[in-house]
Amino acid sequence: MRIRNISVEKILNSRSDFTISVTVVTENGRGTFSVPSGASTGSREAHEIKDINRSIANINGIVAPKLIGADAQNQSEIDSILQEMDGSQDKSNLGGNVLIGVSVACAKAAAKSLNLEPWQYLRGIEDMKTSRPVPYLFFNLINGGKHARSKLPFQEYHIVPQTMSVSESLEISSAVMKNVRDIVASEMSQSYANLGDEGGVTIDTGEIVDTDDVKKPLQILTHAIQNTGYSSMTRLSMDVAASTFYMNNSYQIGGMSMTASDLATIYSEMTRDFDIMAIEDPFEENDFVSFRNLKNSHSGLYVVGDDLTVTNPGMLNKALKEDSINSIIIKPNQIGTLTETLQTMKIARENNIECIVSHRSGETDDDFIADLSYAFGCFGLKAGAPNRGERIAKYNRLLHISTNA
Ligand code: 2PG
Ligand code: MG
Repeated sequence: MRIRNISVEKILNSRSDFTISVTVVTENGRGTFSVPSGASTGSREAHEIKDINRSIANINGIVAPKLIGADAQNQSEIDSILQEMDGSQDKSNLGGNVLIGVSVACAKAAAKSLNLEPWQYLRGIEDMKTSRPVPYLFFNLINGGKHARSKLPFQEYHIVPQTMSVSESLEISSAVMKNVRDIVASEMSQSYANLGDEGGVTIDTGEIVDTDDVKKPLQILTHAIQNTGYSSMTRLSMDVAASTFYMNNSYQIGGMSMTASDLATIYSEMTRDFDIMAIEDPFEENDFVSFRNLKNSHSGLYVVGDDLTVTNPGMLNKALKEDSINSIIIKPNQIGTLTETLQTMKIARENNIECIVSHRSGETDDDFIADLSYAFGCFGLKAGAPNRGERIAKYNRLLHISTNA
């Protein structure tokens, strides 16, 4: 099934920055992918060309002429042509955003042409060991770090409902979220609970003076879970995004300068005092050893690589060799093509690493990642709080797929 046309438009993302929306048209169908954008990006991610006019010119002038006529169903060939055309290690020539836009739009067009849902089509192009029929949902209810204007250094505090039902997960997350907003508005004398980039509340901690300040969100979440009666079926999780506050060889937490072992102590206290299921990016992106030590000293804890592994098969292999993680964040735009994304997921599953498919903090209304997480029976889907259109697009899509599949 031949590609007839590739077009691109500029649109706004959820952070009010311009991004691209790419459409691939075949003889029998079309597919569109609107590209997201991170704020706490790993240094080894595919390079995003933020100059939208240049991204558009790369598609219209370079990519489209080359791919028109190619077989949309041959995803690996499309993606290797894209990689060859770019020719760089980090996709900086054409742009990782350009490549992933075309790559996923092509898969969606092929699915449509075959009258398949994207998740059904994906199952046809790759095969991997599943973890769960429906992923755990990681709802980011308290936003800090680069996703907020507060002083909280840790980036994300999640709740993770322990159920196979998407509907039940959404019910829990919605009740807990509303309670969190009430707690923050009343107890923290914030007259209004502001939302961060991913739809969770931002809390006014004031200056961070001791480690209790970074634990405070866990306390708020625990109270909200108790208040709503969901304690027996809801756990907690965090994305520390530690690279974002690592400067001059130490972690800058408010006025405090900390070592990796100071951070490890905080995590030990947190896992002792709260029901924590997973910690993502607990240390900066080059510290494979501290990841390993945390994992090996906390059995049952999911230690998740994101900036550490950047959905890159090579970086995942390094993390495997170093025995650093037991779970990995999967973000297609971190690597730049769908084929490489699937390759990373496949390596992960062959090594019993759990995959958590993730949105970016700057999102669009695209819901492809819900299909991706469902297609391969992934362990998790992380798409922010259960509010704001660009976040609920993913959760609603998963609800739809899982109830109608
Ligand atoms: C993360 C993501 C998404 P960003 O660190 O996991 O939550 O944030 O898109 O800003 O990298
Ligand atoms: Mg992360």
